[in-house]
Amino acid sequence: MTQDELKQAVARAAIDYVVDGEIIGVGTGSTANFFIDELGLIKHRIQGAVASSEATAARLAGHGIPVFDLNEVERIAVYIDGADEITHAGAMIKGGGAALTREKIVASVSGQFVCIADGSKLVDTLGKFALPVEVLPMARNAVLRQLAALGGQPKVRTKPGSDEAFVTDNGGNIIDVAGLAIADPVALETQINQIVGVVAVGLFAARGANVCLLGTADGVRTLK
Ligand code: ABF
Repeated sequence: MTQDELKQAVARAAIDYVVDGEIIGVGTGSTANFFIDELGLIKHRIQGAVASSEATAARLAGHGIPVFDLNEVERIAVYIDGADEITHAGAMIKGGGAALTREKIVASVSGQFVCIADGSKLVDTLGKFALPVEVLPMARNAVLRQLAALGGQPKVRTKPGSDEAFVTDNGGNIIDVAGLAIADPVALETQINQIVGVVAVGLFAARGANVCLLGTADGVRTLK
C-alpha cells in the first residue's frame, strides 16, 4: 500500500468516530484532507465543522459542509487530525503544516482527540521531526535564542523559495527546533509555553490523542 492509501484508510476509519448531529473539529494536512473528503460523503449526518486552518475551511466549504467559527460553538464532540509524530502514549508533535495554534485551540474544546496517521508517524521518542513553535514576529529572534538554550537547533521557517519568514494564518512566524530527543514531552511543552512571545508549541502532550488510528500494511491499528 502506498502512503496515500494508508492515509485514506485511516481517514475512512475515522468516520466511525463522527458523532451524528454534532459539530466536528477538523485538522489540517494531507491525512486530514482525506478525512474531509470522507466527511463530505456523510455531511447530512452532521451539523457542520470547525476548521483548524483557512485551507481546511476552504476544503470543507468545497464539499458543502457548513463551517462554524469557534466563537459560535460551545462544545465539539470530537476533533480529528493528523500528526507529524505520535508516541504509544498519544503525545504528538504537530505543526509541520503550520496550523498548530488553531489545531491546539480546537482540540482544547473537543471531548475526544482522534489522531489519524500512517504508520511512519509512530515513534518511541518524539523529536526526530523538528518541533514547530509559533511566535509573534517581533519576538522571533528573542524566542529563537531561548529555544537554542534548550539544546536543539532552532531555525526560522521561511516561505518556499525565499529568505523571508513564513507567515501563519494568525500572522505569526514558525521556529522549527531540530535535534531534540524529547524524554518528557509534558515538561518541555510547559517550559516552552512559558517563553514570552511564544504563541503555541507543537507539542500536544499535556492534552494528547485519546485514540490513534494508525495505517499499516496489515490494516488500521487502533491505539488507545
Ligand atoms: C497537521 O498536519 C499537522 O499538525 C501536522 O503537521 C500535519 C500532518 O500532515 P500530514 O497528514 O500531511 O502528514 O495535522
